[in-house]
Amino acid sequence: MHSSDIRNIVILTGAGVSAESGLATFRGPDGLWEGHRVEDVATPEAFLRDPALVHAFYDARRATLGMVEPNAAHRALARLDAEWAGELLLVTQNVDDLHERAGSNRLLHMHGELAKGWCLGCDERFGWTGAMGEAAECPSCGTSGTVRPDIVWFGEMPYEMDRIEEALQRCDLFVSIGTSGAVYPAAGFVQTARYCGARTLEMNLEPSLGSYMFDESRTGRAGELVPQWVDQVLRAG
Ligand code: BJW
Repeated sequence: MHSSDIRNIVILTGAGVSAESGLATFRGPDGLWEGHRVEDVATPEAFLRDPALVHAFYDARRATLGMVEPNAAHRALARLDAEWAGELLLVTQNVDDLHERAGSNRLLHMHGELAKGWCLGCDERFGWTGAMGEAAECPSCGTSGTVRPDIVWFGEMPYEMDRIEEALQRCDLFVSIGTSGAVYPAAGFVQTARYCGARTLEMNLEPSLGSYMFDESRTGRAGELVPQWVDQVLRAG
């Protein structure tokens, strides 16, 4: 397929797209948080067992949001969103807010957002800044101790799967950026897109677990590769 034949694009991003902003990835050398693997703190079971520990993990990460800025990869994707006339959906696994701060609009957070809370008492979701902790009071129903981070943990259903599936089935180009391909269902998106006839491109610091499934793999830093790719797509489009 020539670049000029592309109309509908789906982009999947992972922790690698935010690495150059200073946010740790999950499975890299700096991927442990105070000795805990993400699999040990990002589960409903961990939250039931030790809510203070899980709140501390997310409170610490929420606090870093104010200290980091979008990088060249986030900005290039926002430019593509603004200038691309066809359909475009940016699906991020990241719970940071760097894509929206860079200006992306056609964006969804499939694993939730650090800047949101969810009350298990009244089932409302709401914006949240600062620490949450165990005693947090729900702004909707006023109950204390029922608020959790609005994050999709292992074993929970990611958000907006129907919308993502539909976009994957309609896309001509699927692009995966800065994700290890270790976590499903996101790691399987490339197969859905391929099956439905899309061209597939991966950009990552190193080959990912799923590299062999992509038509093309570009290795390097997202902050360099993504702006180059966006220039290429907009020139051809
Ligand atoms: C750079 C770079 C630079 C660095 N430039 N690149 C057995 C088999 C298959 C599946 C399962 C299984 N057992 C259980 C499952 C399902 C499970 C799963 O996948 N588990 C795996 C561990 C096997 N998945 C789930 O439970 C999901 N739910 C689910 O499946 O529901 C049922 C369902 C059924 C049918 C349809 C749909 C659903 C939920 C998954 C929730 C994931 N949650 C987390 C934590 C919460 C968010 C948070 O705290 O932030 O989400 S886990 C963590 O991993 C986080 C991330 O979003 C996710 C992916 O990580 P990511 O982004 O790929 O980061 P890394 O660190 O792994 O990789 C970074 C990459 O960047 C690396 O490759 C670097 O090289 C690269 N990089 N610097 C470019 N500068």
